[in-house]
Amino acid sequence: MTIRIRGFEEEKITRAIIRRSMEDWLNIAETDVVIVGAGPAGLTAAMYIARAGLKTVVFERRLSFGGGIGGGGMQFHKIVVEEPANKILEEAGCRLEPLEDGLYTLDAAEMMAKLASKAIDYGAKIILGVTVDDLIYRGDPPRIIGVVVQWTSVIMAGLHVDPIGIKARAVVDCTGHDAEVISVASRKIPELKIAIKGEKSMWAHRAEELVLEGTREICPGLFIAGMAVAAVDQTPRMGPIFGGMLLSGAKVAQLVIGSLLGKGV
Ligand code: 48F
Repeated sequence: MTIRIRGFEEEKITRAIIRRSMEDWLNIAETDVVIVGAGPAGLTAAMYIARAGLKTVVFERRLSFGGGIGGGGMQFHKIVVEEPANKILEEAGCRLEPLEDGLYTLDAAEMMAKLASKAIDYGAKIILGVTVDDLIYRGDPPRIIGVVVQWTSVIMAGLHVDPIGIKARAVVDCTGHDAEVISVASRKIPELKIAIKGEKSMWAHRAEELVLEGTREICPGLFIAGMAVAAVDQTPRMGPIFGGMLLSGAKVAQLVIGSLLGKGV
């Protein structure tokens, strides 16, 4: 059988890209929730926040989602999670391989793909190649009301290009080890009195507990989840176990939903 590809003109591709992207950006300019970072915490948060019907945008600096999942433990392709985080992955459709003591393994590629896919299916918009480099705030005491974004490629090229502002009712820092959004808040909005202490050496189980405990609204309108919590609270690192990241993402979703809709996940 011969397969014939339909004819099309180049400018139609161009117009389609520009028109549809601009339609999305006009919609994104004012949103319910901005999640910064598409790692395990950000993707889980996106999944539950979008499921609750909130307009959810994830800005990810790289051109791929997954954050630290792909690199796993020293680049081996198996990821380890502990109970009860297995429930989150099961909901995302991941196939888990049980181990002893409530531990499970799964393929890194499957975890990244299915968490992102579920978040997208529930309505979250994941925008790749965009870096959040500042916050928008109002009032005294300050409330965070949005983020400032720039193409990552512009930042990498060192070009002098002004970024643009996106309004959001809630902003979630899921940027991992560097807690980039909270760092900006700490540096540029000193009234918030937020200090970044930096994480401690490894103690896996305690680290998981403390990240979950420390997942919170750190100042009005700004939430923190995942490894960013360890950087702010100076808790230990957990290394290559990912349950705490998923549970932290689920907890922050609950907090955001409670704050914006007045109910739980
Ligand atoms: O680093 P990352 O996976 O953070 P996480 O969700 O999970 C941490 C674990 O992967 C692992 C660990 C525990 O198991 O120690 O490291 O807390 O994902 C953070 C994502 O945020 C993006 C970054 O590219 C990554 O994909 N990111 C960081 N800063 C920015 C950003 C920024 N300013 N703007 C947009 N994206």
